[in-house]
This record gives sequence, C-alpha cells and structure tokens, in this order.
Amino acid sequence: MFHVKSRSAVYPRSDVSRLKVPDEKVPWTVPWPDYNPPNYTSKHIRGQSWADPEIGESGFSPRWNSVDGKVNRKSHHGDYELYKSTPLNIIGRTGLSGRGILGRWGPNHAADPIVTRWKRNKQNIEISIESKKPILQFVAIQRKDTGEWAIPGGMVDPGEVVTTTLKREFMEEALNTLGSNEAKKRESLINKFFSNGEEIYRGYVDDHRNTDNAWIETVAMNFHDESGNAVGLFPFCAGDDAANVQWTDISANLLLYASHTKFISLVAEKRGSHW
Ligand code: RP5
Ligand code: MG
Ligand code: MG
Repeated sequence: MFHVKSRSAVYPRSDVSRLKVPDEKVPWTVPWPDYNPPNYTSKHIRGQSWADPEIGESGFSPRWNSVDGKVNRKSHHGDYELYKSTPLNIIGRTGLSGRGILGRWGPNHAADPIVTRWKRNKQNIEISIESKKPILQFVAIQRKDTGEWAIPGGMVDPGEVVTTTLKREFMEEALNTLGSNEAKKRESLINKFFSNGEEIYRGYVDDHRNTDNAWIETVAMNFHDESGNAVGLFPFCAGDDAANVQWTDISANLLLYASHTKFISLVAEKRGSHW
C-alpha cells in the first residue's frame, strides 16, 4: 500500500499546505532528520462528541491499538507506532501533522457499501464490445464536499457493527432515509438485501483528509442484485453528504474519490465483468 492523495498539496477545507513528501521518503523507516511538517487540526472538530480531545488533555487516556471502550483504535494492518504519545500513519508520511478534519487520532474507521447489478437492455445483460464481458453497474453518489463521484460510504459510529454502518450509510446517502417513514415501510426488503454481502477490501483508504497522525480505514463490501429486481425497486434519492445518486457503468475509465476506483476494480475482477 502506498499513498498519493494523502499527500495532496492543500489540505481540504483549509488554506494549509502540506510539506512536499517525495515518494521515496514516505516510509517512516527512511530517515529524514529535519522532517517538520505543518501542524493542523481544524477548530471545527474541537469539542465535538464524535471527535477525540487533544493528546495530553486531562481525562483523555486512549488505549492505542485496542478496542478502547466503544472506539475501535485498532488498524486493519497491525499495530501502528507512536511518537510522543501520538499514533503515526500506518503507511507513512503525509506532510501534515495533527488531525486535520478527522475526528480520531490513529485509524478512523469507515465502511463502503458497493451495490451492484448487471446493466440490462430490456431483459438482456449488456455485453461490452471491447472486452466481450458483461457490464456491471454500481450505485455511485456525488459527494457534496469535493464534487467527486464515490461509493456511498461513511464512518462507523462508536459501538456500531460494520454491517450496520454499511446499510445505514447506503440508506442515508442513496435513499435519503434520514428521518423518513418510507424507510420503515421497506425495512424488511432492505434488511434482506444487505444481509448478503461479500467482503471486497479491508484496510487503508488513500483519502485526502489523512494526516501523519489520523487516517481512514474501511471495510468495503459488495451487495449484488443478480436478477436486478431487488435494488431496482428502491427509490434512489441523494441525502446527507451526497448531492446526486445514480447507477454507474463499471469500467477502467472510472475516476472516483479516494481509493474507490481500486475497490470497484476488485468487484469487477470478482464478478468477471467488463473493466
Ligand atoms: C472514504 O471516506 C471512505 O472510503 C468512505 O467512503 C468515506 C467516509 O467518509 P465520509 O463519507 O463520512 O466523509 O475515505
Ligand atoms: Mg454519510
Ligand atoms: Mg459519506
């Protein structure tokens, strides 16, 4: 695993520029005695119930590399190191210390639901002229923050199991169920569909919000509607942090948010679809 977007020049929703980290200096094991990146933690996260306090603040004694009460501080990649009692990015340098706009020191756990179906022309599955393979589609949302298309993922709430996050985030972002009664009516259908997922990826996400001390890790799961009759019945409607939602053809031309193109490519490989 390597990160690129985690080193992007200007940190999101700020005017803070990262220190430029050359490819070869990403690993912490490569010495860089003068490495002294800017420090940035957004004032918007301070004091938020979903965010950690500052390191050293009274009453804050996190148990790193552990499930710490309701907060999972374990990385999917094994134990991370600490420097001055602060977690170090499991992949390496990003050119920025602090937490930026991420709530947790260390791993910030997310979940990504990849909902797929075959592209059909009436009843027939469409085959790519190029690869002669069937074309798969997934439900993509357009993110409000960057305008990029993405998997409708989100952060795991404290104490929440990932399978719940996957379903909840899809409902909030692609079905706009926050506070709606519609969801209640369809609950059993939705529960049934989301009970059948296959894990695609678990680990680091190359997200532009990552810093030297805080980063996103995810569990991406594929929920596939083979007949096209299950999710086809859901009324898509963008909600929460999504501006738009649509079925999107899967191919190598996709340019998605963070590492999402990679996750989608793994689904295409698994399903033997056009890429
Ligand atoms: C990405 O950010 C993850 O893969 C997930 O899709 C998303 C979670 O953050 P929010 O959508 O809650 O901003 O890195
Ligand atoms: Mg969300
Ligand atoms: Mg989201």
